[in-house]
Amino acid sequence: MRHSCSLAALLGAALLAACGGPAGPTAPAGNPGASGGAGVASLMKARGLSEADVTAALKTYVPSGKKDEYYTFASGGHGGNLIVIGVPSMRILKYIGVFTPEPWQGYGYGDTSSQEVLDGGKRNGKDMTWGDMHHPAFSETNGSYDGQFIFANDKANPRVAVVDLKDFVTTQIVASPLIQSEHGATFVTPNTDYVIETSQYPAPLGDTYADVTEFNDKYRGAMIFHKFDRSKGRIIPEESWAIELPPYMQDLADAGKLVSDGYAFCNSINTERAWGGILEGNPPLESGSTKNDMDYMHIINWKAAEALVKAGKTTTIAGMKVISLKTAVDENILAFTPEPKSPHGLDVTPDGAAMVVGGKLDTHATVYDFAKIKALMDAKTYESRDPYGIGIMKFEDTIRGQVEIGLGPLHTQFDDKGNAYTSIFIETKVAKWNWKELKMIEKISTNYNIGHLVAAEGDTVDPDGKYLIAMNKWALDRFLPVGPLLPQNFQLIDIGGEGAGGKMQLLYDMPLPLGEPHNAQMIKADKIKAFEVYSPVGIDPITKKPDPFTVEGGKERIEKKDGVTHVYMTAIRSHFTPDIVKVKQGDKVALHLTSLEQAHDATHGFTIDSYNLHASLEPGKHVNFEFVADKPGVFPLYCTEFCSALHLEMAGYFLVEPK
Ligand code: CUK
Ligand code: CUA
Repeated sequence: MRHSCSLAALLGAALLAACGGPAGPTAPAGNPGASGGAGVASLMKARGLSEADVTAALKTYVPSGKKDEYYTFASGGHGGNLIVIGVPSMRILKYIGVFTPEPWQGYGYGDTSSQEVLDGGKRNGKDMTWGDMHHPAFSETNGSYDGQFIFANDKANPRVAVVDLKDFVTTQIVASPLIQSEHGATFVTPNTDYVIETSQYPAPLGDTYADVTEFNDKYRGAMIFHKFDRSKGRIIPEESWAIELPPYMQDLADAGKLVSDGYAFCNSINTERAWGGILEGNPPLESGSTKNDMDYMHIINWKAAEALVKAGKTTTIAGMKVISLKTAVDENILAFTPEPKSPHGLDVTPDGAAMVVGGKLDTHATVYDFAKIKALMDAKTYESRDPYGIGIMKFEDTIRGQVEIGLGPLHTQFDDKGNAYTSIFIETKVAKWNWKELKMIEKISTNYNIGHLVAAEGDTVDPDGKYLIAMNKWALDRFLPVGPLLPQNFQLIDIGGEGAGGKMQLLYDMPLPLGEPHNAQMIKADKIKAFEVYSPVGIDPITKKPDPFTVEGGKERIEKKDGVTHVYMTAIRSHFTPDIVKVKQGDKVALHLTSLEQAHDATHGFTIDSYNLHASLEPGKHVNFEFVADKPGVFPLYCTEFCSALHLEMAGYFLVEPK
């Protein structure tokens, strides 16, 4: 108990200091330090806590009424949503419906605006009601997070989404039929001119058919550059374009910055071009794709590619301008350098001068030198060419060096002191190493099987250090048992150097129970300037403008026009006006609903029972429902948020008279 006593003494001293010390003129009677300390010591004893536990608790505890220093936006994995978490408390602040309907927010439950956003994510005309979200990415200005937007990707049903951080609402989903799966997404260029989305599993471009035996000739990858217009807050599909890539499995990507601005990088696997076929007598993909010692980092000069697009040197496939592989080779905008066994993760250093690549079956982080790569590419100094004519540089000529950091390095983040933090999957650790001196520093264990990791602003030109979250695929013995499907485990780690001996310290375990959340981004809280209410009343959250059907207080009415019953309705504590709506079976109904509230957090909800309609009505928000009153009967309508003392009375009837 010596440790806990010394900590108790320390806490006591802190309490004393806070009170002005025992000798101070305002020192209360008795010794507050001693009593505070003794209380902590007995609490520690009763709960079996070590000194490290208590320091961890003190570092993460955010008292009621105080706010976190950072936001983390984590991918919701198979949930297709984003999870907003406060750091260091690890309190969940919000789920944002992105690729999938979200009932609480009424996202995709009948209102026409959110349905239009979700409809943008249809594939082949089909609703995609799940997602495989991997990599959220904040918008950037000059390579720093600007707190305006966050983008996210769906690997399974290739799509990218735009979420506006003024109100944490998804405003656009874009699904390009050019590719049939993706992974290297979303990554933004340093001023968010483009949102990058790269295919993973090769397929014929543009949603066409070719037998898998024609893999080498007909199957292709692509890197899409979705043009983002910041003032509109939208991706502009007509100004987006792509580069055709060979049928390797393109993997994680990153955009260059500062000295490497204008370039994009992407690692790849399966340059063997295996396509499985176990019943056909082929080796399974996992062994067919890992025969070679090296795969290829793709280096793309996107500024030169953009000039080619502007010069019209593209073909159009599935509505997208595409630079063909041949043009990419002829114009020298695409080159390769080898990457060690089963590469994964590609992260550009904060100065933009180097790229770090892990290797799932390797023990090194490989640090590539951008200046060397650029010089070789400019001079077309290639050691060989791949079967598609793409120049391959000599590995040794492109690297700064390799650092032995452990078995199975994946992803890398950076701090403000020249350190890199790499997730080591097989060893299930985080390795801290210096990326300038190529020196290993220390490792910390994670529980268990770490995938991505995120540090505060850790992939920008000016990382903050301080905190890191390890995103672990397994949880095993960490939490109460919940059957065979366990949550995944986010572990908060102090990388601020204030732990014992400046070492990393594990602070907190947070279960993530709704999908495999791959990656996350962590941003300084004060960079996000979110609305408190929608103002003036009648705002459509998707356009952020007053809805044309906004209903003014006092002008509520029911009107029949062109065969549609328009209901102009308002909500304010604690009634809907009108509260009785009568229609005939088969009538088309357009219900326009404005919240007249302007008080912070005065949220209502709206439903018509058994019609599967739901909206969340934040203060000032407007929604439109369009539906057919196909089922006759008497349907209560009511407010679904406990908004006031008379919330239960905030109700009415939707009467559908039978034919
Ligand atoms: S991948 Cu998940 S652990 Cu999709 Cu970013 Cu590496
Ligand atoms: Cu409005 Cu409950």
